[in-house]
Amino acid sequence: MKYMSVLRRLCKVTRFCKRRVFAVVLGMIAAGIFGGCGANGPASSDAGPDAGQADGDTDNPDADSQSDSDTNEPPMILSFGTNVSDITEGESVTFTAVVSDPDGIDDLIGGALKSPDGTVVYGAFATSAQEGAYTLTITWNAVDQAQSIEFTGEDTRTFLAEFFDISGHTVVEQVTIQLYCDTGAACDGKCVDLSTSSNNCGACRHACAVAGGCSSGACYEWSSCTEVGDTCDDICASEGRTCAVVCFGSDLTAPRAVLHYMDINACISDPGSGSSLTSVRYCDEPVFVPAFPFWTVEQCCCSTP
Ligand SMILES: [Ca+2]
Repeated sequence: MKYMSVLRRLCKVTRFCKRRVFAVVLGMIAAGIFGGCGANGPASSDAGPDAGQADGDTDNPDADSQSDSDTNEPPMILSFGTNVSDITEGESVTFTAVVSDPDGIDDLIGGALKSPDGTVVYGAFATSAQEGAYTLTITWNAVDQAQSIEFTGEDTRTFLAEFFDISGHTVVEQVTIQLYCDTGAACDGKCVDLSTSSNNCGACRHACAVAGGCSSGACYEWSSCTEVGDTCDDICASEGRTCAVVCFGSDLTAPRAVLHYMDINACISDPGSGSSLTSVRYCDEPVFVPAFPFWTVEQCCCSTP
């Protein structure tokens, strides 16, 4: 305030003072008093971490990316074979391989037995006591599980052995064995006789009626209920079929061509259940002369249409 009164007095004395000049001068004085206050404030600190600098990691590119120019060579199968040339249901086959590797036997990892297209892997070879010798045994059932065994006559199955070394090199060798059945055919891995199998009559899974049978690859069933008197040849022929003695009734001790019933109702209500105990009657036997006059109806064993 002291400056203010001095200025006013000065203005009166000089009469030179104008309000604006007064304000400007006042401002200049104020700046002179307080202006220096900010000048001595703390300097801006740049003490933060220097994120802009590179981390100095000037490592060279990974030397492991060198191309695999090693001279490691694939293994070699010196021999590969089986203990048998053919197997049937219930049997097994052992595969034996002798394998080496130019880079030393320790470079060899092992091998597996596969189907030629590689889609089926039967198992891994096990090393035997002898270095470089590998064996694997698989059963008929294992072969069937991998790929269903089903054939008429004989079939073959080719197996591929593949061995590996540490570097991933492989070597393969194939061997083929025969699959056979004494019955002449296999259905779903089971040996069957297609000429007599009720469940595989003439072809796999072609099943005959329970009360019928299979003969020469054809199914037979009981004829319709017929009054006794004709031969079964005639009865079957009347149905457009042929007679056979391959059907089985309640009596399984012998194949019969015919079953007998007391009356038509007994036959119709329970076909295939009649008696065949009194005689073994074949297709071309003459007109039936009943030992028991009660039997008035019969069924013959005829081929299915
Ligand atoms: Ca090798």
